[in-house]
Amino acid sequence: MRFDIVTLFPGLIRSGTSEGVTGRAIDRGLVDLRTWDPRSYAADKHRTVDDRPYGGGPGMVMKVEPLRDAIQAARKDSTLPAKTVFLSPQGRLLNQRAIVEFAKLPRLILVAGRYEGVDERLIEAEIDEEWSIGDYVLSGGELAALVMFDAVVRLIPGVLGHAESAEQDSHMAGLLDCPHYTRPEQVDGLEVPRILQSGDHEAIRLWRLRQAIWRTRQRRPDLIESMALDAEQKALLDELASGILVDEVKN
Ligand code: 4FD
Repeated sequence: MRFDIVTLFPGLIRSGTSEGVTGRAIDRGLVDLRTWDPRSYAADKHRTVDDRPYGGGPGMVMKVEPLRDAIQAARKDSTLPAKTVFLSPQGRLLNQRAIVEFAKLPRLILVAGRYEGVDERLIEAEIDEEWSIGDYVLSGGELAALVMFDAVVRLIPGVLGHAESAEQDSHMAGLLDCPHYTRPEQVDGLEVPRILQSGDHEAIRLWRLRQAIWRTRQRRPDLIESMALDAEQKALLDELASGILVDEVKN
């Protein structure tokens, strides 16, 4: 999959992608990442990319022309059809379902803005979709672009190793994860749940699913409401209502 990121801070994108899972994916050629700096497309001698807002007020706005030319140069650099995405707090809220759809595309152009925002005419002319990584404001779109890049790249076939595997068991999809433990068996007086040491794989599977469902109910009831639960998940959720307390799950 090919990514183009349009940014005034290409170094931030490089440093945010060159290590770990994403760095390995790039090194192995599973992902092609290029950055495009609007400042390189600024025509004046000061290479101006921002200007004062019409109507007055504080802060600066990114100008159309350098950003437009950077996006168009990126688009023309490959014949792969691209979706062009702008990251901003005004966008649709990103979730794993959207990430899965992005991962099916051959190419994404991500546009990271700085200052108070970009001239709306740039968005109308060049942007296909506007997305947000969450309801908070960042100093620039780069961190949002990195979040989206990371989340998409780990779904590309071959990127994750067997042990890491992108899709947990499908029966856990859409739920919060279950708790994890590793050695030692006891630390600071705290033990590993006995079931995980039992070797009973079916009992362990059921325990993990129950943990995932109960935690999701407790911490993110909104996720449960909007989920289509299968019969097994429904049964485990009903255990909660019925007051059966499996002691490891009470917290
Ligand atoms: N929540 C997000 C994205 C970008 C950003 C910017 C308009 C500010 C948060 C356009 C205003 C871009 C997000 C840069 N902050 N800051 O996804």
